[in-house]
Amino acid sequence: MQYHDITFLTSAAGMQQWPESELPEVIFAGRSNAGKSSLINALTNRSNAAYVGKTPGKTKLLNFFEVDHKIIFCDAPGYGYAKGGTSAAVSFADLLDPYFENRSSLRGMILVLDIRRIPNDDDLTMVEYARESHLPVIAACVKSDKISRSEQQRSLKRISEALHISSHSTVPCSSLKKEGIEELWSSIQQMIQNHKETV
Ligand SMILES: Nc1nc2c(ncn2[C@@H]2O[C@H](COP(=O)(O)OP(=O)(O)OP(=O)(O)O)[C@@H](O)[C@H]2O)c(=O)[nH]1
Ligand SMILES: [Mg+2]
Repeated sequence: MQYHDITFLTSAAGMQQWPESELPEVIFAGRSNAGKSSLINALTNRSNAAYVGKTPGKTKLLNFFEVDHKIIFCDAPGYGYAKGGTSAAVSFADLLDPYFENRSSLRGMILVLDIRRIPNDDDLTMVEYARESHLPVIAACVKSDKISRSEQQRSLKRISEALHISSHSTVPCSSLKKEGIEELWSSIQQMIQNHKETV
């Protein structure tokens, strides 16, 4: 198991609070409860690093983590239920529109999906955000431990078709069983490398 260093940087509602950093950044987006925070923990071999974002009031914010002094992970709030709830201090669009427009260090999106579920309109909206910003998307299809290998293959096909992304951009993984995590790391590193080569 590879050691990874992860440090929580900050929670941000707006641009003024984004961490100042030149490091390449990736955003983890996905439905509420899809498994974003668990995946960040699995990628860094921590049991609870990303749950700092669970503290009251912070679940509607962008939570930034620096990993290995090389890359920044941005954990986005889950979408789905309680959308636009009256208690939300900032709406999803208020949070994400400026982020996708202005976060110049952003290199790509890890869209976290439950491998058993068909992507919905909100998932497609996230892919649209990435497309408009010319960012690559990796679909991290988590909870693979819940279904058999053959079902996984069928699900990955359905997911890539629904999102109109290449099947090469889908990675089956399990944060629980730590499966597919190294493959996902390779995809993330590839995403950052490809950007370097094209600029
Ligand atoms: N079996 C299984 N359960 C998982 C996996 N990943 C996450 N879970 C479970 O799914 C639930 C939600 O996980 P979180 O990581 O909190 O999800 P999240 O996307 O960060 O949720 P929000 O921040 O509330 O949007 C938890 O009960 C996890 O234990 C996985 O790969 N396999
Ligand atoms: Mg979370």
